[in-house]
Amino acid sequence: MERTFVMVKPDGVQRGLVGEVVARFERRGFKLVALKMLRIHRDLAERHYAEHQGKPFFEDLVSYITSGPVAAMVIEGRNVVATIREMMGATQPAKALPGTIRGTYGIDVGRNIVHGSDSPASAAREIELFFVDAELLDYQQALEPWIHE
Ligand code: IDP
Ligand code: MG
Repeated sequence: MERTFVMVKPDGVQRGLVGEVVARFERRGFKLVALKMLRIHRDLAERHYAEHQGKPFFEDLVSYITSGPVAAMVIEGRNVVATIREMMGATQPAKALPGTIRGTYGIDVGRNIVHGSDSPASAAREIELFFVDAELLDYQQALEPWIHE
């Protein structure tokens, strides 16, 4: 089963949107396999966003993501990486479809509430950056047969 890394960013935490974001993924039928809050420090931010090093917005991005606590999670389900990207909406909230998380709660690209891995390979890399194996819980989702046929 596929896994993805999701994070409610500092603006989402401060705005009280953690429950809202998690609830959307739970209601969709996805399984939470890890969930914790942490304060990201600069070295982790630079590693997480390594692909953006050197871009004009990189410094702003690092100060944004390190500006307060985040809620980090690992979510599992069929095609979960792509589905969660769709549920998040476009990177620029102004272009995100209404009904998506960013299209419901966001306006500026530098305050776009949520992160989700963009591919299964990114997911594996990001999960390893944020979690140790013992934090990834292996359990049976009781409703699983009612969610997957
Ligand atoms: P994603 O979060 O939708 O995957 P990426 O292109 O990977 O988007 O960018 C990572 C994060 O960097 C975005 O979510 C956003 O917070 C920030 N970002 C991206 N592009 C810009 C920009 O042009 N200006 C300011 N911040 C940006
Ligand atoms: Mg990205």
